[in-house]
Parts: sequence; C-alpha cells; structure tokens
Amino acid sequence: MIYTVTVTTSDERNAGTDANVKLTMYGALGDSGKRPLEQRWRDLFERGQTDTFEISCLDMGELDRIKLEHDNKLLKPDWKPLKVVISTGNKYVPKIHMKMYTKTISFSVKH
Ligand SMILES: [Ca+2]
Repeated sequence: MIYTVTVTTSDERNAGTDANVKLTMYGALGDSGKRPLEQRWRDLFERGQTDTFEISCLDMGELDRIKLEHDNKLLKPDWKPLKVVISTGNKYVPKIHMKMYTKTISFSVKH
C-alpha cells in the first residue's frame, strides 16, 4: 500500500530545517517503522513549503498516531512543521495541526 504524506512547514522565520527527518506511522494493524522523508535534489522542509513523499508499507489499518523526528544535524535544525496530511488510495486521514520545537514529536490523528 502506498501512503502519500504531505508535510507543510510553517511560514515563520527559522521554521525550516536541513536536518534529516524520519516518520513513523502507527495504525490498528501495525506500524511503518522509521521511514526517512527524503528526496534527491530538493531542499526539503523550508519555510512555507509543502513536501510530498510516498511511503510503501503494508496496510496499517486505521492510523491513530504518527511520530516525526529529526536528527538535529546541520545549521539551525529546529523545525516548525505546521501540518501533516496522510492519504492512501481509499482512506484519508484528516489534517493534523502541530508544532515541533524539539527533536521529536508524537501526536494523535483526529478522525
Ligand atoms: Ca531544508
């Protein structure tokens, strides 16, 4: 199953990061494990930017939680993600609003 993950970074000063970001999704049937959110030739997670990733994973059932973390690398790694949207072909997880100022954040999906 392909999970499409879009991550929007807040449009504020110093909101972006160049640190390496990993995502874990947790669902009723299991979790994805830590997945790096990366693309070649693109500066990810910049201020006001929306980045899209496709993650291939077994069906996790209804998602109830995700965890975003980064490795605190490079200059000014602090990151303020604004929104994460996860969708699959036939399921849709509503928008999640959150802020992250520390290295790791966990939050629940609001159905
Ligand atoms: Ca970046």
